[in-house]
Amino acid sequence: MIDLYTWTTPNGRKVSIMLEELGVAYNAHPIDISKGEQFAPEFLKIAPNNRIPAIVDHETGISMMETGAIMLYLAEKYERFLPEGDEKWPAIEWLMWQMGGVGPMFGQVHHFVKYNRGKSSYAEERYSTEAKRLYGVLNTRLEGRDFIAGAGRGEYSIADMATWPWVSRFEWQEVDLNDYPNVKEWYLRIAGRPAVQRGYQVPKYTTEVPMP
Ligand SMILES: N[C@@H](CCC(=O)N[C@@H](CS)C(=O)NCC(=O)O)C(=O)O
Repeated sequence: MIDLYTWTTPNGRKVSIMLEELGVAYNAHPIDISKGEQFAPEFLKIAPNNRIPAIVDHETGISMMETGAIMLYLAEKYERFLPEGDEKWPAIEWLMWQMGGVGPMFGQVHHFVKYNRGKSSYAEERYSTEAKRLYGVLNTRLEGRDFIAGAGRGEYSIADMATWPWVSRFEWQEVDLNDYPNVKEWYLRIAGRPAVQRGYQVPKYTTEVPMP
């Protein structure tokens, strides 16, 4: 059994979507970051960076923070969603692109554009421009492909599962997915998966999966 400590955010949903896709038994424990629950001493023992999500895998005794590490751990443990052979490293490369680029930059757009509009036009412009550049990079990567990594037209992998929940906040980012047609098709392809629909609502329902 896996314990997942999480909240209704893109980083949290990456892991709940993956656990739903794997079909493994897990318990979701809400850590309401709007109430500061991520700073509770008990949570700190599992997640020393005070951020969700984190997991405890009682089968192996491993506890882990950081979604990139968690997704690689689960992919290796269950031997799924990480392409093999020559395709493995490009999948990890795009996972790291999400971790180092999409997550931090889109997160800044949410902070400045969605929640603090008018406080810093410089930051709004800087992070919105960078987010749109990243959308352009993803759109180019998806030209002729169904998924971010994998041979041929690609295969659904942790690179997609890591990136999709951030793109699902396109309205917060004031991004029109019609400007990125390959991203839009990819987004809809993944949004239709039952495991994604379920994982999106962990640890509780907020809204339906946004549809462009
Ligand atoms: N790099 C971390 C980022 C985790 C992260 O930023 N989580 C946010 C929610 S999406 C959080 O816990 N924020 C709480 C806070 O800022 O205090 C990961 O991928 O797990």
